Amino acid sequence: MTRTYEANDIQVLEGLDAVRMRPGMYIGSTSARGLHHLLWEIVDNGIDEAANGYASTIEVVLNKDNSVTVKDDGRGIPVGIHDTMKVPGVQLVFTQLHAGGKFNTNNYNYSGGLHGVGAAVVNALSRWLEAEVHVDGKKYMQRFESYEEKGKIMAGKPVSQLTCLGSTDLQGTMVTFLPDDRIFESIQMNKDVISKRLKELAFLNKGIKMILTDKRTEKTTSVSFHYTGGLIDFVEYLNEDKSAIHPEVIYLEGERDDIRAQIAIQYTDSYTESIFSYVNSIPTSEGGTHETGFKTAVTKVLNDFVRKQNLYKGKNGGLTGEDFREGMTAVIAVNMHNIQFEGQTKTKLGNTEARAALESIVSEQLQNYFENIDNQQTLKLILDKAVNAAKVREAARKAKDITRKKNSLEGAPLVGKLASCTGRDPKINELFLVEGDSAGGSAKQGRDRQFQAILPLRGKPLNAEKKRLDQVLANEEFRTIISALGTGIDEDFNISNLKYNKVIILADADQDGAHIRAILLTFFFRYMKPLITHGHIFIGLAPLYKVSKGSRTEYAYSDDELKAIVKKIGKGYTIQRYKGLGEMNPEQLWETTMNPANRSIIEVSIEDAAEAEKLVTILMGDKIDSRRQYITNYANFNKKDIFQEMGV
Ligand code: TTJ
Repeated sequence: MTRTYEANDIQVLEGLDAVRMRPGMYIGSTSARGLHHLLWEIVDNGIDEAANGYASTIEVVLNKDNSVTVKDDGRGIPVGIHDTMKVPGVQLVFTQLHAGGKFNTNNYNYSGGLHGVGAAVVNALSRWLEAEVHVDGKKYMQRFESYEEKGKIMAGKPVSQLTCLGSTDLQGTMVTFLPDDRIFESIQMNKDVISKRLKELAFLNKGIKMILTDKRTEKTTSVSFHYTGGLIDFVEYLNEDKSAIHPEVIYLEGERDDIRAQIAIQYTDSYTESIFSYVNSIPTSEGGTHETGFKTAVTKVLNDFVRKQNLYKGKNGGLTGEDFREGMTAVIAVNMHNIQFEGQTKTKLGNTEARAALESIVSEQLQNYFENIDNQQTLKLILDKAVNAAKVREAARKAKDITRKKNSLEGAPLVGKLASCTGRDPKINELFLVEGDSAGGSAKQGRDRQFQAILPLRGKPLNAEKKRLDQVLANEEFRTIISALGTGIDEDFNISNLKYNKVIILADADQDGAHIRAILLTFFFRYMKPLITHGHIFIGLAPLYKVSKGSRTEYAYSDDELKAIVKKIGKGYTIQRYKGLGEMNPEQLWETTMNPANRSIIEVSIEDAAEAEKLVTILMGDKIDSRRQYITNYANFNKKDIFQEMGV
């Protein structure tokens, strides 16, 4: 039976006022992340409508005044009068906290997490909000504003009743809101962040067209995302710069105990595993029960085939899960009720029932897939790759034993190049990984040796993404880093042995430097991930220019900063451009880049590191075209431009 959705279905739970008092409780924070959360709150409503088959297009418009419009072509928010509240559904949706059919699970399929706190929260944190609903040939509008009363700021109150503005041929909901600049650190939304998320939502919600229009710049720009293949398209996109070992993406889906799962898998010739998982369209970067269930099933199904075909005669039992995930790119999307998040960043699914559901769905579907006569070639390629991975793992184990013995027997033979610090407190000690011997030399002389250790890196460390563990361990640069940090790597990693609180990467601001940074980040991402999630990895920023006038010296870390400094100090200055860290003397390097009082360092987030991995794939991968493309797009071969522009 199809139930119709009416104004009465909207449950009224509590008033609005609390939201402005404690925005963090509703949207996490008032930083850029919280600001964007407002948008996702509204977009989620459109997605729900589309996921239920009533809308096909969702458009986000960034307006010149920093207001944002979200529009769908769904059924429209109810305009009827609510029985007990005696006001239209629209007004309830934007003024009553937790009002909205989402919490009445008869109409909406899924909701979860911070997502789904409701459109009223968005209204409460906006200067104003306008809702326009086109339904049954009529167009309705209602506007809400925040206002001051006796010096107190009141949250979005209706300034008009829901009004019919005439007839329309259209259908759907359009919401425009201006985030409140008294609440948020900034109210400028980031186009790249939005574009990336809309693209992800378009992959996760097959067939929904997502449009992003930016009217804030002189020229209006627009991008749209529309994937009829859903997760299959997603995996193809992720593997764009890699080489797949089988042509077709494996697609599985099923439902158990009210938990729906969709999975897409494709193996490439790389040695790493890239699994992206979601629950109700929310990324679960820390994985969780759904990923565990998936992995268990893959290991079990593939090991059965290995056993049946008698493919592996290794000594220490069968193949491990990791053997079967080498080179695997997979996306897992789960939809379920009452989701619970755990973990450091609350991005790990905790519901135990998801594990059983995924294990059951994936076991059954994957088994079917590989029993199909058409898929035997794919099965063979995957099993061969896994068997090979197991053999290499054995070799790596031996290599590791050797490394470990070396470390324990000879103390620190691998850290010969390391200039360690004299202080013994890991809570304050810092390790600088410095590109090149000459910058390394300056850093050693310029540092505060009490708490700063220097490790110069000669040449490029090898690409951690392309190499297997045994090859990474064979590389001297990486071995030195590993011994210096003291934590061990991979499954032996133990953060309590970390000898430095901050690990700061200092590389030149050129293409090579970017490459070294990306390689190091990929290495940490792959083999020492907790260093990143616990906030121990940093990028050090060195100045690009030195501006001198008489005895006065200032440093610029960007072209914009250079312009500002030059403007400030007036005529008669000289500019020195640093082509690399090596051009700075020890005092300058200390003053600008290492002294905690003056320096700028950026903490690396797990997203940065994941991005770095993609960059490494592009720069080092086999697909020459995309490498050329990247270098053409980003390499700045003509540094003269900035000087020309300034007339220097
Ligand atoms: C309302 O009752 C009729 C069936 O559809 C129900 C509904 O709520 N539809 C709906 C809400 N479509 N789109 C929305 C919506 C879209 C945006 C952009 C923002 C909000 C708050 C709701």
